[in-house]
Formats: sequence, structure tokens, C-alpha cells
Amino acid sequence: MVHLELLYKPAAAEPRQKPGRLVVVSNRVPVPAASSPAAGGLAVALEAALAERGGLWLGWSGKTCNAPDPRPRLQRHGRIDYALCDLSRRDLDEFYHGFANRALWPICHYRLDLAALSQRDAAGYFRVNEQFAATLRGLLRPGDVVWVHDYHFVPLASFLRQAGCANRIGFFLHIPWPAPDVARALPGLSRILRCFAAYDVIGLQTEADGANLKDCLAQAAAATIAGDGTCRAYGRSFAVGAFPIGIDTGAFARAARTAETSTGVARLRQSLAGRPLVIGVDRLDYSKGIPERIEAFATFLERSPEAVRRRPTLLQVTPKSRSEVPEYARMHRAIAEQVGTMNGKWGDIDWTPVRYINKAMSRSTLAGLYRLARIGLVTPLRDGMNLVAKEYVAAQDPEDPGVLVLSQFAGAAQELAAALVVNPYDIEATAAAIGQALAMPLDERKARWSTLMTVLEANTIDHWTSRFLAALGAGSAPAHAAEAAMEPPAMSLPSKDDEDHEAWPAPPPILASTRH
Ligand code: GDG
Repeated sequence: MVHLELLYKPAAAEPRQKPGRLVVVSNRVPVPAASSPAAGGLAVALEAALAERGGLWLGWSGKTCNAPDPRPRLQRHGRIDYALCDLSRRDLDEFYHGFANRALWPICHYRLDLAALSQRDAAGYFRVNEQFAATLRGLLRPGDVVWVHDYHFVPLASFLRQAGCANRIGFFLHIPWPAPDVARALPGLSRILRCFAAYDVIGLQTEADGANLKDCLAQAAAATIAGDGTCRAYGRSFAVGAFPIGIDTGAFARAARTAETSTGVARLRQSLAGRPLVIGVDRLDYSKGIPERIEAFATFLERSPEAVRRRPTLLQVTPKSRSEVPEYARMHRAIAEQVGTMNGKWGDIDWTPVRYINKAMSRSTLAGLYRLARIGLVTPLRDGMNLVAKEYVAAQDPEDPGVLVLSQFAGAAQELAAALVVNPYDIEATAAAIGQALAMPLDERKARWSTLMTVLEANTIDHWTSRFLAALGAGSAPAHAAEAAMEPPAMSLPSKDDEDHEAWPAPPPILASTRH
């Protein structure tokens, strides 16, 4: 693992002054509200980091209107300001449903067959990023450290640089970054890569994702890459490294213990009448491998008369997401049909093999359901990390833990090698792993669980936040030291690989000026 903490060295001779704020940018913003459900681990960890030094969180309000006000709506809660922007319907279609979710998402998840590429959407993506950058520019102070999250906002820093912003800016990609051969399916790839170069630190979930991004940069821009992860491309130096995201391990384990006696969990326990529970929890998304998982469960039943006698239940909790994108609506219908067929074939008057639930559970109920399940079946076809795998482990009873069956294509498999790691495309092998997990003796379950839990305790969400911010130089950097650490102004020259310049919207030049 590259130690990016070492890459940022505040100038030693600078007099110390109050550090600037932390500024977080993400598509959705978890504004605290009395009526909203308890925030998840990521929101809690980021809020803690924002509250520590004072902060600003900018993102989409979740609302669309015909003519959005370019000024953000500001709300203050404690030491954190929340800045929310509405989007026009066209912006939402092109930026969010379009380029982000129908081009970047499928390509980053290796689903080139599902990518819908349109110049209109790409233009909308850059346009909305420019709008957010302009909004942020108006709110930003020298010395603020900016942390941008996820694939919606890759170009944000390049627009900020174009506007003269010299602050430290970091980016974390929550989803995978694909190998160069796959990434090349994205028209305008060289522009996206150029946009990455406007950041100071780029974090990815795994070493493999980091290597893929560096390979893309090396091929498209002849980037030079030092042993410590520093890349030099498009006239700038920046760090690329792996920052595997964690969960609030202790809090999740406590929630699961408490939930054991809750009504929801008691109802499920009663309905199972001592039969084993297998659990899958995923947003409705084709990257999660839900049809393959259900097929593997059916194959497991088919192959094992003993299994049929034990009447296990697969509880698949799948809140709907992105229903406006046609692939998602189609997938929902296909899974519902598959579950119906499967239950028709295997079910009995007192046994429904697959329970498929589309409503979202409370976080605490979810923790209790994980604890009740003998198997956590986490088999995405591709996933940046997959927090469900980590939550399932944290929720187990140390005296009688369940078994995690984990896809080799989840980022989590890099850390959680003590799970039963499977190839989710190999239905027979996944079915066999379900059988192995159900038959696993207590000693082996305990040994595997304890190895997994040690990993989760060593890399919690708080560790992740601290590591990334340390790499970015947040927390200890005097404001003008952060500016001094920037590269001198440089114009980025088009490279010979930018051959798609004509067909796609012009990229923002990076680092036209680094002065305010
Ligand atoms: C992206 C990347 C990466 C699910 N159903 C309910 C519910 N959930 C919660 C889970 C978990 C979260 O949603 C899902 O996180 P994942 O990591 O599994 O997946 P994505 O949403 O695709 O997240 C992924 C992640 O970003 C973080 O970097 O790991 O690879 O794709 O926390 O518990 N929560 C509640 N009710 C539900 O019904 N309360």
C-alpha cells in the first residue's frame, strides 16, 4: 500500500495559522432533519470531520425545477454549512441519469453492453460540473481543503482550477475504475483523464483500481508514475492511491446486538421456525448480480435434497433505485419474475424459498437481520467495495457467527480473503459455496469470522477519513502552505491521444492560473 500521508509536506518554515475549512462535495447531501432516518457510516464520518474543523457540504438538493436559482440554499447545523443546489430537468436527465448513470456507471462496472453514449449527455455532464464549480468558487476561502466524492463530479476540480482556485482538492472514487481496454469504451476518455489531473490526491477503493487509472493515464498522456504513487501528467503532479473504505465497525456490531430483540427481527425469527436464513442486501442494480445469486440459490436446492429438507430461505432486501433509468425498471420486472418462478417450483404451503423485498429497512433492523442470517450472500458482478459484506461480518454473534460468501469482483474481497470467495458468474461454484457455508462447523466459522473482524476493526470509516485527509494535507496545513504546495501555473497541451476533441465538448483547461 502506498503511504500517501507522506506525499503532502506542509512547508516547515511557514508560520502556523488556523487551518481552513473542510469542504465536501457529493451528489446527495445528508442534511440533518428530524424526520430523516439515521445517517449511514459514511455520512456520520464525514460530518464528524466537517464538524471538527468547521465545514461546508455542497451537493444537489434532490429537487428539480424549470429555472433553478444559481444561488445555493444555505443551512447551518452546528459547525457545518450545507449548500444545496436544484437542477433543471434537462440537467438532471443529461448529467445524472444520462452521462453519470448510463455511461460512466456501466463502463466503470465493465458493462459495456449497457452503456448508452450520447454527446448531449456528455455536454450536460460537463455543464453541470461547471455550474457546481462556479457555485463552490463563490463559497470557497483560501486555505479550505476540498474533498470531492464520486463519478458524478470528476471534472469539478478542473473547472475550479480554470477559475483560479489554488486550494488543495482531493477526489475519492467509490466505484471501480476499469482496465484501459474497457475504459476506452468511454468516448472522451482523454478529457476525463485530463480532469483527474486537476486534483492533488485521487483515492480509489483498491490497488487494482489505482493501477487501472495509472495505466490509463500512462497510455493516454504518457504519465510518469513514481514508486510512491505520484503521477505526473497534463503538466501537473498528483497522488493516486488505494484508500479502501470501511464501516463504523463497533457501532454496527452494537446495533446488531441491540436489534436482536427488536420486533422486526423477532417476527422474522418466528417465521423461520428454526430454518436457516441466507441474506442478500443490495440496491436494485445490475452490478450487484442479483439474478445470478437467485439462480445459484436455485441450483443449490436442485443439487441437494438434504438442503431442500432443511428448507432454507433467501431473504433478498432490495430497495429500488434509479427507476427512471430503463435498464433498472426492466431488471426489477425480470427479478420479480425469476423469484415467482423459483418460488412456484420449490415453494410449499409453509415455505417460500426466496423472499424478495423492495422496501428499505431501518439501519438497526438491517443489522439485526444480518445477525440472524447463517449466510451473507454478497455476490456482485463488480463493486467498488461493497459495504454490505463488511456490515454482515460486523453484525455477527462472536459465539455463533454466520459465513460470508463474497464475490471475487467486490473490492471488499481484497481485504476479506477469509470469506468464502466465489466467482459470481460460476453458478455451480456459488451454489457449492452456499452448501459449504451451511455445513461449516462452528470452529471454522469462528476462526474465519475472527480474522475478518480483525480487518474491519483495523480499517474503520474513521481510519479511512483520517487517512484520506492526511494525504490531502488537511488538518495541519496553514492556508498559504496549501497554496505553496500547488504546482506553478501551466497550460495543458492537447496530447496526440486527444483525437476525439472535435466530437466532444471542449475540456476545461487545467491550471490556467493557480492564483485567486
Ligand atoms: C457505492 C459503491 C461502495 C441497502 N439496503 C438498505 C440499506 N442499504 C445500505 C447498506 C450499505 C449501503 O446501503 C450499500 O452500500 P454498498 O457498498 O453495498 O453499495 P453502493 O450503494 O453501490 O455504494 C460501493 C460504496 O459506494 C461506498 O464507497 O462500497 O462499491 O457502489 O450501507 O447497508 N440501508 C438501509 N435500509 C436498506 O433497506 N437502512
